[in-house]
Amino acid sequence: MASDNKAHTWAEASKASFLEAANKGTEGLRVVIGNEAGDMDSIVSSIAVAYLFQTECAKESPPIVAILPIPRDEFRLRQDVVLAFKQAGWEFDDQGAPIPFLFKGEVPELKKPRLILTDHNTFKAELWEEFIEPVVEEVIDHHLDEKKNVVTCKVTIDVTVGSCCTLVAELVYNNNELCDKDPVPQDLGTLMLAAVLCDTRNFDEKQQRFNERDKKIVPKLIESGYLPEKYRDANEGDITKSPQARWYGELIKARFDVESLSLADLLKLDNKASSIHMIDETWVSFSVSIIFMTLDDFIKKAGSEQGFLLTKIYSINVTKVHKHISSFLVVLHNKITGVIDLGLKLCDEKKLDFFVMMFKGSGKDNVRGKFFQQIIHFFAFIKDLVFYQ
Ligand SMILES: [Mn+2]
Repeated sequence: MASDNKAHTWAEASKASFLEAANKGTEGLRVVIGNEAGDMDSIVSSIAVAYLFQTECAKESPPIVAILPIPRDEFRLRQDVVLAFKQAGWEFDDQGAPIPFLFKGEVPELKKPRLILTDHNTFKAELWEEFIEPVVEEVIDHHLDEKKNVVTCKVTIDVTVGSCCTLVAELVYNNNELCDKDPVPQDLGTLMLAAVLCDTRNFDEKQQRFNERDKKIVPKLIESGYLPEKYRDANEGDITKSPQARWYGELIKARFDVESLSLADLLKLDNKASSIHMIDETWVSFSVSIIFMTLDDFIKKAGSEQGFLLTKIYSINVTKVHKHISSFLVVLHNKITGVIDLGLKLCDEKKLDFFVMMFKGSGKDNVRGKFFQQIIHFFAFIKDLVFYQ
């Protein structure tokens, strides 16, 4: 444990020792990764687990880092995450990312890395060509177990918990009580609290995105003093709301404040790839970006940005099926249709057959989670577009 009890200091030291070992070609280094969309829950849970493993007194402590699954210059797109890290006191570089972290593309080839997955449970080898013979050793998650891991992998999954960070925060508290007796560092506690509040939608009764474990961990984090000081002052902002509600409100506002982002940024902000096994034994790969604005606003924005052609992009109205999504735009690979635009550039970069953008509907909240199931439901329709146009 670093002497000043800051996760920031710990992260810098562990990055340096990890890179030293990696550059020597050391096998079996441990790496924590969150899911590829790189949202608040994924980023914070991966960092907190790296911290947890490094500070565990009961186990061996070889170099371990979290590698954020996005390029360094894309961190700034996640404005809720940026706000939380700034309020927690982390220092940023000139690309708008916290200095002590490792991002995708910043590590040398790693031999037989031992992986810990947070906020997802299936390792996507195609996204991590820098890992040679990786082994998934442990999973800490709140998604349905896809059962892709070997029997020796330790799997901790609670699908009813609202945030993966709730599970991780419990482990971090237990460890610190058991091991160094230091409190959980402020700059980590604040991040975990931010993630839990965002993922549980601050315990919105209508949305029911939480369970008893989330309900227990939040007061514990608040009692530890991890709510940023600004919101603890009763005279700051809307005093009819609790400090917790005021902070949550600002984090969510930051998440969806995408006015300043370019179209290309919007495509990258919340993007996940998947593939579907077809009856004829071929695989069709695609990716889905959730766009935090309505299709109308997106088209307006596209009109003002040169080089974006909305010709031959298929808009499918799906409001009836999901109240938070107003429409899909399906962008087909030019192998099939010859359309050119930003989405196709992404198809090329990621070797996809097609690309889908999902737009926000009239509902206040946006969509997370279930969109792959949605896509598979609609695949009969999309497939017609892909194969029979
Ligand atoms: Mn999550």
